[in-house]
Amino acid sequence: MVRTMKLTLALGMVGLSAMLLACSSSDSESPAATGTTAAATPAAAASPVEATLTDFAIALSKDSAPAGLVTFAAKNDGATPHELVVIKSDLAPDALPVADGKVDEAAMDFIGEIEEFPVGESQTGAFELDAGKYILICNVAGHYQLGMHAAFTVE
Ligand SMILES: [Cu+2]
Repeated sequence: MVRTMKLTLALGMVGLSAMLLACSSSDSESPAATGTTAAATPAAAASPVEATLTDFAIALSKDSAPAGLVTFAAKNDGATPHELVVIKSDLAPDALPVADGKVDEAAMDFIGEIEEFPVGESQTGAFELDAGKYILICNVAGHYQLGMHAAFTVE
């Protein structure tokens, strides 16, 4: 009885060793390709761009950032719910196509958004941005035409 258990244990350990060997050998077959990610680290550590939303304007704490992960900290200082939509465009901030009171996001290079949020609250959104020209808007119906847009450049 005891002998059988020892044998089982020994076989079990051999099996475990074989599995460990198999694991470590397969690991060495997939070299970590991380050579190009180092440049993203400084951008990720950059302080957020503060976007103050009011009725009806968007004020940014800075109007540019280095390419990479850009964080927007939006605060609703207005009297109605607002949102912050990130669009990549070379157009003037007030020249986007509008249909039914809203900018036609489907026709634009839509990057992402902080969805509509209540008065007095803050929301943060981080977006991976390539170099280029961007426009930040609030696309609650009517708000864009009333002036809720701001130009933003990624270098
Ligand atoms: Cu708005």
